[in-house]
Amino acid sequence: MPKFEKKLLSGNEAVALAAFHSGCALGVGYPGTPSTEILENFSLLGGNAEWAPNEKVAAEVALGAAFADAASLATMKHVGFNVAQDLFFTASYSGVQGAFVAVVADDPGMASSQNEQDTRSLAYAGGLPVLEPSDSQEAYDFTRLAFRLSRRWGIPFILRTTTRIAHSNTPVEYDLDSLEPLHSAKYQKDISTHVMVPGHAKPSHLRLRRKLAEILKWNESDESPNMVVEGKSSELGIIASGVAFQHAMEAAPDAGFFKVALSHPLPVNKISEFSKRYKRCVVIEEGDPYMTTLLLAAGANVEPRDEVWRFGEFNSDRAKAQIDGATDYSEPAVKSKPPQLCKGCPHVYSFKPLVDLNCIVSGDIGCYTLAAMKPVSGMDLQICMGASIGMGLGLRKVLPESEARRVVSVIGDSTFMHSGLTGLLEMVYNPPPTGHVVVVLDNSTTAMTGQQEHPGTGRKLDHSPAPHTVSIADVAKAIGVQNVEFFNPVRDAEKITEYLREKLATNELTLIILKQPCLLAAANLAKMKA
Ligand SMILES: Cc1ncc(C[n+]2csc(CCOP(=O)(O)OP(=O)(O)O)c2C)c(N)n1
Ligand code: SF4
Repeated sequence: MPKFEKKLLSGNEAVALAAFHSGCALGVGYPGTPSTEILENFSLLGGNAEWAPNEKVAAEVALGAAFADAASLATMKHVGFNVAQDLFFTASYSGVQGAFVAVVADDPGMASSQNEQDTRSLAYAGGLPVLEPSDSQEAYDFTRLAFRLSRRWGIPFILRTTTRIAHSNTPVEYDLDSLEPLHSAKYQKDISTHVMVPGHAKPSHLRLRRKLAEILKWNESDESPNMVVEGKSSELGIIASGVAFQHAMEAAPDAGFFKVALSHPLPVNKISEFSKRYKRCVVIEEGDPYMTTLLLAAGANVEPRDEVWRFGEFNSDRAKAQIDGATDYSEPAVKSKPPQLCKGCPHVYSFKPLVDLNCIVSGDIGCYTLAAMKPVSGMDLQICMGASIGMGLGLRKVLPESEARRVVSVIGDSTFMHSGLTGLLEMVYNPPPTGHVVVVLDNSTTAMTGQQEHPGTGRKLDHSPAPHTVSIADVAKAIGVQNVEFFNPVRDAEKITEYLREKLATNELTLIILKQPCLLAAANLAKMKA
């Protein structure tokens, strides 16, 4: 008799539980809304979980574990997937001996991101299979399935979630008798699949395409987790995946549905057959017209999608509007207060000297990005994590001297660990004629995503002591930055202004660390110590 247990879980909690139940030996990631809670929950369940310095390193560590026959998990948000692409595009060639599941959380509507890209389009380009859950039950079931399929075909699997799936609580039922133990890891040397030189990569690429063809055959078969619900009439068929399926069901409950679970490789033949049974078929999907484009190319009876549906999160009103053929949909205005830095946040103090000195601030991503807005108005540029140093150097190299001397790069401590180091290397390797000034806002945490640890905090994911605390100052000195100085942004305003004024007038390379803990992290830490 199966032993079932039922819980109300968010999608992120369900993924963590499923990974734990799949015998996952190692979970590695870098924080990023809406994916962050997966590893935190995996750790609370007793799983072996780590924050890596960035998503590429996380994926590398997880891939290494999967090369040793273990089951491993990597977690990240959609833009983190970009950072890790170099690994993923070739890990699909090499394949894995064990199982490797990467959970990539998309943020349609950009609730907490700088863009709204669609992981399915990238996974398609990289030859990586994608499963798309539509609620927490499927987040659990598809994570377990992803581990099984990854081991069966020896290929990394992507679980694409979106904000509503990651953060909404829905019931999850699971069979306690189906839990898998940890596989004992072992390494078997095989350079033809593990060393991707051209001579090995060419046959590996062929092997990848064969695997994808086999997975497609499986996805076209009745074994696949795709679901068909016949409509009350043959008027309207809907093809949908992920949370868009739930919205479409609410918008048109009488329609026929093809619910796609494994969206790459897409079962175009099966969907085409389904589409022929309906007078008209609409594809409801959050993000890119990924399925729409593939289905239209295959000659399926589906309607082209208007560009308006590319933007923002779906809901049942939007799904209804798309089904009704609208092309000018705009969300009803919701009155909300724009996000602001906490009262007393050290970042507010950090920007004052930069504003007073009329600096051109090449900024980065973190809580401090809010300082670009009023009332602080202290940042001029922000594109992606780690870009502040490189962009500042670019400005310095082309602007007339009087303007170049105003340029300062500002970066948070977690972002520095993530991808600031390479910018600093560029600074010492190719310094601008006027030198440069980098300011690190060290609040001893990754505040933006909920106070996670990083290599510079001295604590690991579960907040236990780390074996080593990386010092940004020591790193900067070791690679050749001439001036490295610490200040407290709250107490040392005048000293900071004077020091900045002096260094902006020289042609030297300077790193200033403004160190003061984030108010919330300090409070949490005090609670943990109590
Ligand atoms: C590639 C990528 N990964 C993750 C994120 C999510 N994210 C945005 S800023 C940030 C780190 C913020 O920490 P820090 O630089 O220390 O600044 P703080 O928020 O503490 O002020 C993270 C994880 C992102 N935007 N891009
Ligand atoms: S969470 Fe911390 S870093 Fe972010 S605004 Fe609040 S005090 Fe500042």
